[in-house]
Amino acid sequence: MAPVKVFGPVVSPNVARVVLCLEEVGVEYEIVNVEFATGEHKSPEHLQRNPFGQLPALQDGDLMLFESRAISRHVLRKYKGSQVNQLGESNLEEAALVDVWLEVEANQYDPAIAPIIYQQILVPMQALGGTPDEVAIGESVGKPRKVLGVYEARLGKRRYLAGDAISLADLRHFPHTHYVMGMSYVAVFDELPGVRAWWQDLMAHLAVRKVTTMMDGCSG
Ligand code: GS8
Repeated sequence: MAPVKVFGPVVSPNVARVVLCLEEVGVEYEIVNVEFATGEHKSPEHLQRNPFGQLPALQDGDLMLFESRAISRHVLRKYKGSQVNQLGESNLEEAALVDVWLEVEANQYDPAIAPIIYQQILVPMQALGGTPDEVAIGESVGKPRKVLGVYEARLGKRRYLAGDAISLADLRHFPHTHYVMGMSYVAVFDELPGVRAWWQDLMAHLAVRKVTTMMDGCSG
């Protein structure tokens, strides 16, 4: 069977989210680079994969998928054997809590953090090599603090977001958090011992360590 293909550079957080899940389940896959710098993500060829001209896309046999969060679910559902599936597999309450924190990631965490990542990491990579918009960054920095206060209340009481075992809800947070940890905004995290302990546990996870190396070693 042809290996799974991921389209996009791992430096992109949404691409890294998918690669992390592939690493987690241990499936063979190939990364096909799609160049941001030349606008290849808007090419007719890539629009066939993702009609919104965004990264990532994933090809799994005859199936072509886009939207990193949907892809991450697909990968964990189809390729079993991952420790992160443990929560929610046989317990409806745990499954519901995983779903809650998946929604929180998509609807609270991502909108609070993504604008900063976009300006700092992605804008310099765009076709013309843009300059980060400091006004946009300034408007964004208060948001993570508010959202992370809720995380601190949660993670002060349990090791992972949905319970005492790691789940997809935790993995989904990895790419953006990894980038923020390398920026000056990391000070926000320093004030939150529960969140910091959670992040250290995540960083000890094998697949997370591997994708961290891939993101840091990728020039985009
Ligand atoms: C967002 C994809 C996205 O914005 C997902 O897959 O989760 N909800 C989607 N991708 C960015 C790359 S940054 O990781 C992208 O392709 N941006 C270029 C553009 O929007 O034109």
